[in-house]
Amino acid sequence: MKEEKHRVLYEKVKDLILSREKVCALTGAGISAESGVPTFRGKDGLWNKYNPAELATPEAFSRDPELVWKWYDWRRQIISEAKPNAGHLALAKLEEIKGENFILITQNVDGLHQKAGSKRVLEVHGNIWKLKCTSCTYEEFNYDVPLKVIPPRCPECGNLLRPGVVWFGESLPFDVLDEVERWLRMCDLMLVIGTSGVVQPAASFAFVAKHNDAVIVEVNIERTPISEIADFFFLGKAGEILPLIIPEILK
Ligand code: BJW
Ligand code: ZN
Repeated sequence: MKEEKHRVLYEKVKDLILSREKVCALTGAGISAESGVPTFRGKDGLWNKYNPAELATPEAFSRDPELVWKWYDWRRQIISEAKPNAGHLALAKLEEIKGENFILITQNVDGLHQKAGSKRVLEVHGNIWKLKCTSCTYEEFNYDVPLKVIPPRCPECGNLLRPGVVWFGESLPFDVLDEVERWLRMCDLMLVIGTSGVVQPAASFAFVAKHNDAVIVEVNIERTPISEIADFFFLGKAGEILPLIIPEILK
């Protein structure tokens, strides 16, 4: 009886994804958990063992760049061994189905969506494989694991390179945020997957979309502040639920 009820809901959401024109997905660390990438909050989350103020702020980096870089180097190592899971693959398939009517907004810095084949990705918190100079405009993608030198230095000006991610207290990239805001205005359905919904401004994206009449579909192993406004809430792992709600039909 319970399974039958679930099956009906999966089919309903599949139909909505096909019939609603513009579809957005917002992902967080939970989608990569099944690939072995640690989340931030929760029982096994990074913030249980490490203090964000000592690692993920510009002040922490100014104080001790070597410590911060060692932590990022360790995480790059874990991510380099991770493979996209069924959740990432389902979203890559959704992009194939919806084409330009789909956008994937991710808070993740791991690049696993792109590895799964997604191309229409807006990375609101940057990318862990990008290195940026703290003084000049130099940036590079660097996939060395481990990094050859810690902390790495800019080949153009000799100053410190930093991870190309967004730390607490920093603004999100303006061009990316502009594009996100455009999608939040026009999106008809938003999938919210594996995010605790506590880090601003990403935590407000679903609220803005809902205000603009989008249907909100959430997938998480626990309820979040976003669950309060979700039209559909699927309790379970992204890698198990997403393949059940993403339609099979290709355009
Ligand atoms: C599964 C699953 C499975 C598990 N399947 N689900 C006071 C009030 C309000 C705001 C602020 C405030 N003080 C400061 C702020 C602003 C601050 C903020 O929001 N702080 C709050 C935490 C209090 N935000 C900022 O500073 C942002 N910038 C900004 O706002 O600029 C303007 C401004 C500046 C200063 C003051 C005020 C305004 C920048 C935020 C940058 C966040 N950076 C990080 C690190 C990125 C680099 C790195 O990777 O090291 O981004 S923090 C970390 O949190 C990371 C994530 O992208 C982000 C969100 O985490 P996410 O993805 O939600 O992961 P988790 O771990 O929290 O949750 C996992 C979820 O998955 C859970 O729900 C699980 O249940 C679920 N799950 N397994 C499905 N298999
Ligand atoms: Zn430089």
